[in-house]
Amino acid sequence: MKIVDLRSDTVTKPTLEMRQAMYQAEVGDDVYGEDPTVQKLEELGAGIMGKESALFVASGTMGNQIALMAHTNKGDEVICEADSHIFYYEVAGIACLAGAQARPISGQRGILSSDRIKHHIRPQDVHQPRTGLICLENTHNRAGGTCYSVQELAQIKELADSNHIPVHMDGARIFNAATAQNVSVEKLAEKATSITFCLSKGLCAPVGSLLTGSHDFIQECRRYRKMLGGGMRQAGIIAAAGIVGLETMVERLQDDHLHARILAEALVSIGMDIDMETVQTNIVIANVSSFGITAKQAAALLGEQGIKAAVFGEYSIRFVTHHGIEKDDINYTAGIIAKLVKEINAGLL
Ligand code: TLP
Repeated sequence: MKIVDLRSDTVTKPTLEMRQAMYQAEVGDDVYGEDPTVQKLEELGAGIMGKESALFVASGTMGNQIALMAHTNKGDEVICEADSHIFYYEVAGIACLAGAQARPISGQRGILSSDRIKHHIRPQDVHQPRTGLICLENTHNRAGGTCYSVQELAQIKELADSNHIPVHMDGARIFNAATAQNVSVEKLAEKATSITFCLSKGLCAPVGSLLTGSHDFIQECRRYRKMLGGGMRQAGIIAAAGIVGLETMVERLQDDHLHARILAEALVSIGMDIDMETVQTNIVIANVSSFGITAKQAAALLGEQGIKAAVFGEYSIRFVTHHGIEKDDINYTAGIIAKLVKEINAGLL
């Protein structure tokens, strides 16, 4: 049976060029600062983001958590979006690792405005925690891949600066945000004090993320990475694939965006409930409640037909387009879903 795996862009496999680069990578002990390939990746990543330094970490989660630990003090409050990965999916790391308290606030399709944030910054008061950090997710995963514009980020930065609060951007899919808006990632990253981005999603590397920021900040983060057991020794083997990802896999993200739009439009035309405003990048979130089934049931029905989608809520399923998914796969998927919808409507399922 043909399988179309649309659960996540994390399922992408390293390209042939990546595998060759991994095989040939020059390596050393990175904890001694002696892995030339890791160093090359960190310099490349920092340069692309327009930051002084970068740190290669095992995952996006590790990058975010290290940033939280380095930016905040125990008992601080962290402003984040209510559906953000940092709050929703990182196993309460804010509390457990950083010893900070989350202040989740809902954004508009995942996007927080400076106005919305302003009302949640704590005043100086002996009873209240200090607002230690503002976290933004760009693109916003659970909102369906929505993007912060440069202008929205500039307003938030102005607010944050005037309150002396750093901004951390979870830019797991920052290259998607930049591609969709036709701006440089540097322009988006400029408005954040630190930014994490993933090599192992749309860029297809097998493992790894980069955390970038000022030289001093990254020095501090290096210590926290060691604390978490993230000193990875001959990590050049995996860093090599990340370099290829940054150098060769960014431009093609526009194909993923086009495929997501084609899929979303096809699904809407057969009666699926999708907020098309959110279909800005490579993510499509559909609500299946109008078919009288849950997301779990929908995913199971799709799975039986070889279409893999992620359960994203009681009635929400997520499709993510990525390298390896071609237009034919999208048309095939839409065809299968149309057939299932027909059967459901006819009371056959
Ligand atoms: N997201 C994964 C799942 O954890 C949901 C996915 O399949 O989308 N920030 C954002 C915005 C993310 O979407 C993810 C991964 C991460 C951070 C964490 O990255 P990893 O998986 O490398 O720890």
